[in-house]
Amino acid sequence: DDIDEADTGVATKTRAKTKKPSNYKVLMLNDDYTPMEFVVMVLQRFFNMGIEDATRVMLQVHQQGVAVCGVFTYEVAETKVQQVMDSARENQHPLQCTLEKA
Ligand code: TYC
Repeated sequence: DDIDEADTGVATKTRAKTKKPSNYKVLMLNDDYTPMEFVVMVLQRFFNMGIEDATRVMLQVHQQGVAVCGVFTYEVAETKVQQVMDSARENQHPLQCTLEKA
């Protein structure tokens, strides 16, 4: 990282242009048919929430239409969305989950 410039003899600090990975919000969307208990179970299972946080987030989705389940790197966010969508499809619920740049 330290570069001692031959020209001036002054040591200047540079930094490699590594970019921090962007964060992505995982959003849960409301619908009229998915049982509340299923959404709570999904939030506990895939977002490591306790029953209280899971219930709070589920009710926020139910009342406001959408809520943030968590913020992750792109790869982790994509995996969570896929896990939720797979679980919803397996159980024949229309639950939708998506990601959005934070
Ligand atoms: N609105 C659903 C119901 O009344 C419950 C629900 C909550 C569905 C959150 C989806 O992401 C959701 N059964």
